[in-house]
Formats: sequence, structure tokens, C-alpha cells
Amino acid sequence: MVQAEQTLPEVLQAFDFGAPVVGAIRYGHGHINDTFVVHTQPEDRCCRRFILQRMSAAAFKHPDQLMENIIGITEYLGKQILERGGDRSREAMEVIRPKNGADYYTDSLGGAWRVYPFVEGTVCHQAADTPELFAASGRAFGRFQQLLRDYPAGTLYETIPHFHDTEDRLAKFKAAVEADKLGRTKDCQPEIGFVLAREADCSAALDAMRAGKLPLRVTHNDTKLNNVLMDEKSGEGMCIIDLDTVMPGLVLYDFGDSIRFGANHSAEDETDLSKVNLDLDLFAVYTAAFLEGTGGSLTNAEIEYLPWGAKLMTLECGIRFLTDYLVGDEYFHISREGQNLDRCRTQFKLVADMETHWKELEDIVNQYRR
Ligand code: ADP
Ligand code: GN1
Ligand code: MG
Repeated sequence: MVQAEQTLPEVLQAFDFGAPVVGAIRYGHGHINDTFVVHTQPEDRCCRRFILQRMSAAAFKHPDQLMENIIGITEYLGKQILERGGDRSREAMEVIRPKNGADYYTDSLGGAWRVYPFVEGTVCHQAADTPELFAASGRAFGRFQQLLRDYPAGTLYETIPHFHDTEDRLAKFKAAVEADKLGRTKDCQPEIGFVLAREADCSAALDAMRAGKLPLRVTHNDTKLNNVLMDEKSGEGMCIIDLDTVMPGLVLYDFGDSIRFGANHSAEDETDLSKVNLDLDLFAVYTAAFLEGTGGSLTNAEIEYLPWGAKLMTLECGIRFLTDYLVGDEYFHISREGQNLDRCRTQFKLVADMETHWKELEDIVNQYRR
């Protein structure tokens, strides 16, 4: 993979930032794209910042389709927010086109780059340090779901085919185990066994969808806490970011991925598994807040399946980390050897916790059924 820094000077020239660029440095904790913050120095005010991203070529095969989705969604959200009297520049992302007028810039080595204004006065959290913070993220993701309720889903490209198709993730995992191209299966026999014992679970949501029980909606599909920017003063969810995977999906995906990442007090790659525990209070807090954000629009069946969302998104993510470990860390950025295996282990610990507390999870969500 070509280092993003290699073409950075060329890319900075390709966009009009409205003032001289004084620097661009790596930014954030995303696992997928190469993200930079660009500092500019306007004459009449202090620094203005932008987010510059090289879209991951491993994840996104069609940056043109990806950007068409994002432009459609950000413009639609912008209108919705203005109609509700909101602040468009802080509550919705906005794409800044390159000087050549295209939706994004392709550098001389084929890398695809985009620019967004930096949403100032916000904080991006890596962990739900307080229940209030987690609740605010739940309201924001629920509201996002609500705002996109009438978005023409048929116009969206599938930016990553089979993204939350857990059956497909399982099949890819089995193929990676079978190939064992780096001889790594010997290091993770318990984890492989953990997945194989849960083969039937991988079909739970898809079966319900195929049976017509769960509707497809426009979903975000990557609702980690660090994909919502919180207002630094009020602490409320201000702007939902990382729109790369907005596609038709099940509501339980958005609920579940937030629980996976936020309803515990450890890092995703924590190596001391005694620190990795599902926090039932945080689960309850998020459930209430997410449903509040959706404005009561979910069906009883969708609510009933929320615990499955938590378990499936966590199991699936663990399967994805493990598969990536087995094939040589091609997809998720790593900063140390074995990081994807460590990430997988935290996910499976959380899945096991969810299974232990399954009845409590069901009781919590059942409070919200009509
Ligand atoms: P990835 O897909 O790699 O996770 P993200 O789009 O989530 O990439 O961006 C990575 C990080 O950059 C975010 O977690 C957030 O900290 C920061 N970020 C992204 N967009 C903005 C923005 N418009 N304003 C401020 N910070 C942003
Ligand atoms: C990735 O892009 P980021 O870092 O917000 C991944 C998610 C995983 C998550 C695990 C496009 O999210 O699906 O759940 O890592 N995004 C993509 O932390 O694959
Ligand atoms: Mg992200």
C-alpha cells in the first residue's frame, strides 16, 4: 500500500482551501481511511481547519459511487436540518469539491481523496466515559435514522457489498481458516471454535428479514461512538460522521454496533480481558436514548430484535477482526502485531457476556414495546 503522505503535497494543491495551508497532519482513530487535519491561515481570522481523507482502497472499490452516496446524503440531511431550524454547518457534513469540480480528487498514484470542513467546537470520544455521553450518542444515531426515513434508498449504491451480511462474513472467515495462508490458525484455535459454535446465530437477523419480519431502512452501519461529534458545550450529539457505509440495512445494525463499541469500559484492543465486560446500565441507557431519537418509529419486531443487534454486530465484528488477522491484516489498520487478534478477543468476550445476560437484555428492550 502506498503511504498517503507520498502524494499529500499534490493533493493539497488540488483543493481550494480559501487561505494558505500551513500544515496537514494525521488525525483521529479511524481504522479504515487515512485521515488528516489541514490547518489554513486566513488573513482576517485565526486558523480554519479541514478534514482531508484518502478513502481506503481496500474497503471501497468504487470511490465514485461512494462519493455520490455521500453527496446525496449530506445534501438531504442539510435540507432536513435547515427545515428544522438547525445549524447546517455543524449538524451535517458537507463535501468540498476539488478545483477540477469532480466529487473527489484522484492522485497520480490512483488514491481517492475528499475534503470536509472540520466541525469546530465538538469533541470526538473514544469511550463512553459517562452514561450521559452514551445517551447523547444514542439520541444522535436514533435521530439520524429518523432524518433519513424518507430518503430514496434505491438511489444508494452498496459501497461494501454484504457489509452486515453475517452469513457472508462467516463464509469468508471459514475460507480464511481453510487457506491459513500465514499459518496463524494455530494461535487462535479457541477463537475459531467460538465462531463455529455460533454458526446458526449468524442467520438470526437475516432469517427474520427474509421472513418479512424486519424492514430494510437507510442505516448508517458503523455507529461507533467515535463516529459522532459531540458539542463541546452542551455534550449533545452534534454531527454524525463517517457516512461511507450509509446503505439500506436493518435498524438493529445501528443499535447493535453502538452497543458493541460503547457499552463497556475497555478499549477495542484491550489485552486484559478481565477488564472487558458488558455494562448493562449503559445498554439500558443507550436503548432508551436511541428509541427516543428514532421518535417512536420502530416496529415491535424491530425492538424485539435489538438484543440480537448487539450480539450479531459484536460477533460479526469479532469474525471480521479474526479473518483479517488470518489473511495478514489487509483491511483494518494496525499499529502492532496481533492487534486484530486482540480486537477479536474483546468482541468475543462481550458476546459471551451478552449470552450470559440475554434475559436481562430482552427485559430491558421489552419495556419499550407497545
Ligand atoms: P474512518 O472511516 O477511518 O473511521 P472517519 O471518517 O471516522 O474515518 O474519520 C476519522 C476521525 O476523524 C473521526 O473519528 C473524527 O475524530 C475525525 N473527523 C472526521 N470527520 C470530521 C469532521 N468533519 N470534523 C471534525 N473531525 C472529524
Ligand atoms: C471500522 O471506519 P471506522 O474505524 O469507524 C469499520 C467498522 C468496524 C469498526 C471496528 C467501513 O470503523 O465496520 O465495526 O472499524 N468500518 C468499515 O472498530 O469497515
Ligand atoms: Mg470512523
